[in-house]
Amino acid sequence: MDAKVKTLLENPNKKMNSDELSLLSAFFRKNMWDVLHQRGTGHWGGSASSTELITSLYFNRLNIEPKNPKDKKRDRFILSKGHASINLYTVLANRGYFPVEDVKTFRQFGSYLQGHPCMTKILGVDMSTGALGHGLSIGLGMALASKLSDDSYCTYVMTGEGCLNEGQSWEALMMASKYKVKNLVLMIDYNKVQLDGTMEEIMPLDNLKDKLTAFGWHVNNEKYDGNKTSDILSSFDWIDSDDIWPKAVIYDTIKGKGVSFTEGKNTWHGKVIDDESYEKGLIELQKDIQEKGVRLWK
Ligand SMILES: Cc1ncc(C[n+]2csc(CCOP(=O)(O)OP(=O)(O)O)c2C)c(N)n1
Repeated sequence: MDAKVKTLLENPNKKMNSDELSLLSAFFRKNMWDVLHQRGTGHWGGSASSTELITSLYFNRLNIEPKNPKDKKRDRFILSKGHASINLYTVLANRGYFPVEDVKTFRQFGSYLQGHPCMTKILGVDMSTGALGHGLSIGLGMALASKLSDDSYCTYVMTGEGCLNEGQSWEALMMASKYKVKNLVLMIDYNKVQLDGTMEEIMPLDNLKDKLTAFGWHVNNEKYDGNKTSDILSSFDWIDSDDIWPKAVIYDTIKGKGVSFTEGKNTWHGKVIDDESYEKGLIELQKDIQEKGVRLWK
C-alpha cells in the first residue's frame, strides 16, 4: 500500500479528493508516529489531531507553488500551535518543499527541522511559531498587508485551544472584525485537550461559537469533524459560499487521533513513544492506511 500512496504523491500539485486526502492523512500520521518514536521527542497528540486539516489545506486548498515558495501572491498558512511541527514538516516535505528524508532528522542537533517551525530556515514556513497565541495577530497583519499591496492571497491561521487561552488572540479577534478583514480564516483544531489537562480543567472556551460571533466573526453553523476529509472539504465550500469576513471555522477533532490508547489523553500531548506503545500503535495506523487504500482503489 505504501508504494501506491507514493504513486499518489508523485503528482502533489493535483487537487486531491476526499478519499485521497483521507489516505494521505493516514499515511502521514503513521510516518509521524515513526519519526517521533525514532527521535524520542516531539508532540504526538496535537499533531495527530490536525493531520487531516493540514493535509487538506496543502493538497486541496492553498494556492501555493512549492518551487516558488516566496511568491508574493501565495496563500499564507500560520501554524499558531507550532508544537505540532512534525505534522507541518511531514506535509511540507511530501508537498515538495524539501526532501522527505530530512524529516527523519527532526529535532536532531544541527537539523533545520527543530521542535518549533522556523521561517528563516525552512522553505514553506510562513511564520515562526511556538509561543502560543501569536499566530492570529500575525495572520491579521498579513491579511491587512494584502489589502495594501492589492494581492488577493488568503491567510489561514490554525490554533488549538491553547492559543485561544491567550489574551492576545482576543485582541486580534477584535481588530480583525473592526476592519472587516477579508481573506482571513481562523481554523480551530478543537480537540478540547491541552498539555496538562482538558480544556474544561484548564480554561473552558464554551460556547466558543457564540464568543467568536460576539467578537464580530463569521462562524460556521454546521458542525465539522476535522478528522474527516469530506467534512473539511465541505467547510472549504462554506468559506467560499459568501463574502462575509473575517471567518472562523471550528473543527471538532480528537487529540491523539488514530491510536486508540492515545486518543483524548493529555498525557500523550508530548510524551516519548516507547517501543511497546510504538508497536501497538503501528498496527492500528497501518490498518487505517490499508482500509483507506482499499476504499480508494476498490
Ligand atoms: C505562551 C505559551 N505558553 C505555554 C506553552 C507550552 N505549551 C505548549 S503546547 C501547550 C498546550 C496547547 O494546547 P492546545 O492549543 O489545545 O494544543 P493541541 O491540543 O492542539 O496540541 C502548552 C501549554 C507555549 N508553547 N506557549
